[in-house]
Amino acid sequence: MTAKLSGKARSDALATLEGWSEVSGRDAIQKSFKFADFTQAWGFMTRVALAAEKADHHPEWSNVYNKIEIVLSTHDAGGLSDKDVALARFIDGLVP
Ligand code: H2B
Repeated sequence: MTAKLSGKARSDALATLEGWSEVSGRDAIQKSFKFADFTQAWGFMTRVALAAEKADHHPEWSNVYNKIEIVLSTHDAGGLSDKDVALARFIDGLVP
């Protein structure tokens, strides 16, 4: 079972992320992405999906043409964990 982040460990971890904000009403983070077109957006989603499957840790997301909304939370932990922070870092590493 993955441990939920709390206290200083949680705030320190969130401080290392850029552009991610806390979701109101639940223990999760979110970020919006915009690409030139659908092909670019789908390519990004494919890279995230393959990494997520490998890590067995998956995003909640939606896509409308070139826009993607991503929410990260660890369902097994009932909130934010280091797995979400790691996935957020990986995702950020894919975009310029
Ligand atoms: N993804 C996320 N975001 N949270 C989880 O708790 C989670 C997951 N659990 N992907 C995994 C899959 C679990 O359901 C499987 C059985 O390992």
